Amino acid sequence: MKATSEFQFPAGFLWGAATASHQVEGGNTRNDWWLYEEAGRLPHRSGEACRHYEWFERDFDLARSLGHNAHRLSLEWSRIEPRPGEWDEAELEHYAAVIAALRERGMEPVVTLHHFTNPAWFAARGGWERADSVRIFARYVTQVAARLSGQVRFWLTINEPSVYAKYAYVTGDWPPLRRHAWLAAARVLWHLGRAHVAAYRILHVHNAATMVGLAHSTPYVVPCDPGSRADRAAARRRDFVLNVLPFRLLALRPAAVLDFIGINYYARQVVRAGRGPGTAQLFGTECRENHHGPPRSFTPLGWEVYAPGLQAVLARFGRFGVPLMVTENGIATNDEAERSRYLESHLQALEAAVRGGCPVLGYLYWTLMDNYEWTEGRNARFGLVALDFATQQRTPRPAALLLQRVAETNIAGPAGGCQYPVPGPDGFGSAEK
Ligand code: IFM
Repeated sequence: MKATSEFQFPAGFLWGAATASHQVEGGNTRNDWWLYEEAGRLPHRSGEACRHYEWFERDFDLARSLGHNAHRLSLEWSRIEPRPGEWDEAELEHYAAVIAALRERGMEPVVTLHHFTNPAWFAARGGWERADSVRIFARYVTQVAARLSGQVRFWLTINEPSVYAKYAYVTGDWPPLRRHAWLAAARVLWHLGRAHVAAYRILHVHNAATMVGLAHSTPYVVPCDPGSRADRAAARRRDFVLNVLPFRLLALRPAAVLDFIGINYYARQVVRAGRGPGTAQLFGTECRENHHGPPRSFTPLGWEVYAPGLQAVLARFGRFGVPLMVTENGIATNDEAERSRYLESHLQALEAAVRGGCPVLGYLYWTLMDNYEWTEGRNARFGLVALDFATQQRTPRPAALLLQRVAETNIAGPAGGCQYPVPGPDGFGSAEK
């Protein structure tokens, strides 16, 4: 293992962890997931999750003590707008307090506006399938921006649009549990793209110095046999839908509506041309065999651990010409040596990308503590910190200490500094209204 002091990252690099409201807060009774959970239409309930809604200050103390100087969280839209056009001031106040708590601890907030969950009323009227979803989301963003834009420099509008469209409208695993609804998935993706653009504009009207991006799931997709035309074609189509399409839907020049891109990287997908019905025909199937060079390793969720893929996707998305931020990267495992190896190898890949000139602003591990992992419930343990759900006891894992050592050695940063523009404190805080 490389000595942690040997890692070198630019001054001002952001280090921390990412979370999402429904996965950590607990008691999000007004969103679509909760309704489906309570109706027994999803395999697990979120319940009180990590009780982070009440315990955010303690959790931020812990994150700070682990060397974090940044933290990603999401706002729960269903709390802020429990009924159409009705704004819950106390909830806006809550999130203002959450953000202030981060700032008091010297941690940069990275705030997501939409992370998979929708207010129940919004879902009931057709959710993101409807064209007016964009206007309704913009109305929410306007309220949020009016209250919080002075305190937040980094916004992520939508988390993983392609993942949301896939699981909610194609595989049918997530609310509204629609299967093979391809047209609906395309409409949803389109509206999420429009919603991003609308939010981008609103946030900039409120604060010209803000940095607005979206968090994009970026699997590293390669053909199983590069010599096979069929494998290459399947991999290309899969890559297009997962990695390219969400950007094409944003604007003719995506960089015009993105100040940075959030990279959520977990795994490689080795694609072999599909036989059989449905999506496999178009997008192939994943090859899990060991005939691609070094032995492969898969996590208990079946995701391939492949650190060079992080460097590859950073190089690829770096070509958009805007800064990048690793807004998610992590592993669900019960093997702590494996978690540490995963983190270390991905930090090496990240460092190589940065050294190669890739404009990366920071690294946010997924996730701070074990939480409600959607249809996997409490079984998939991604946390830097172990959570005992019965007692709510938090215990940092070895990987948390590894990240802490790298972060603390690099927060001051070696000489060299960032080569890309980041708004300094000056343009920030004095919101233009
Ligand atoms: O937990 C999720 C998160 O909500 C979005 N990105 C992937 C994570 C791990 O599955």
